[in-house]
Amino acid sequence: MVDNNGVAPGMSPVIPGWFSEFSPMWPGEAHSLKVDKVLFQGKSDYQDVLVFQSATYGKVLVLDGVIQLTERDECAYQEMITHLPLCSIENPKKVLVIGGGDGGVLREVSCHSSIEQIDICEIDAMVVDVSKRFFPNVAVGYEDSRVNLHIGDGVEFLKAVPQGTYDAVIVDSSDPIGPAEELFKKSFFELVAKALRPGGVVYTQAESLWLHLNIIEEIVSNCRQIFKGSVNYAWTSVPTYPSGVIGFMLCSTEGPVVDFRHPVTRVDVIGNNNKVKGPLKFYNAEIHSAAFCLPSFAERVLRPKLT
Ligand code: SPD
Repeated sequence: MVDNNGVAPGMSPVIPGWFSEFSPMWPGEAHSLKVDKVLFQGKSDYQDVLVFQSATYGKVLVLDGVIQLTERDECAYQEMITHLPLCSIENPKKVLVIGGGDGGVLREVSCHSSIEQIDICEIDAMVVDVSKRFFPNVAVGYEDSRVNLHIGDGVEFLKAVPQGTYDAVIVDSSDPIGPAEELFKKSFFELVAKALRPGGVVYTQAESLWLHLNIIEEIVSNCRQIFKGSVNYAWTSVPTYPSGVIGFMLCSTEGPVVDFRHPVTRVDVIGNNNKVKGPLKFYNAEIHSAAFCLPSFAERVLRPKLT
């Protein structure tokens, strides 16, 4: 946690009444939101948890001083991290979510009618509780009867998973400083690969092209060694994440070929008929393919390593 000069955790020491997001992961910048009201402040066994009502982005969930979601733009992240992988394979049945305790990814997974089992392993029960209390439209994902919630460590959970169990694993983590650090390591990806069926897919939060190209390069290199199917990178716009964008690492195991760029399922149609949520707000088949286009500076570094 950043030393906040005696100001309440997460509140800006620079602009009174504002939240500012300081982190060594984005040195020299701190995106700020005007705070109308602090709704919750707590300390779990793992991290500081803050919820505030912002002036322009609705309610905001913050872990260890870093924005995890806002009511206004959470749709972009949750829809893209879920539908990019699930629309890339036909009839996914078993899905594992690591992290994602707010329930937003569950809400999106539930849009896929082929799914029979949705397991989620979240380390921090306080994140689940706070989301159910303050973000009912996000935590609604827990109301799906196919969801099985496990509170615990994602690495330990994966060690116990029988080989080839899942069609898809979605890793909705915070940044690699704090409780999520293990979820960016090569040893973690090895466990994920073992848990996937042949031609199964993993999709993991993989930071910002503007800020973390070196971290992304390392993740790509690790994944190339482990995943013998496809290895690709996509990104999307999320205004309240550092630099306004966030990316995702997509990999498939050896087996039926997965072409991540071209969706084989149209969830935007399924989503319209789903009782958990209304029509999708962000994802569509066109934005799916566009998400794989890289700016030239990143194309030069990453493309030779992608498959
Ligand atoms: N820099 C913040 C990245 C946060 C990614 N996880 C968000 C969780 C939303 N379900």
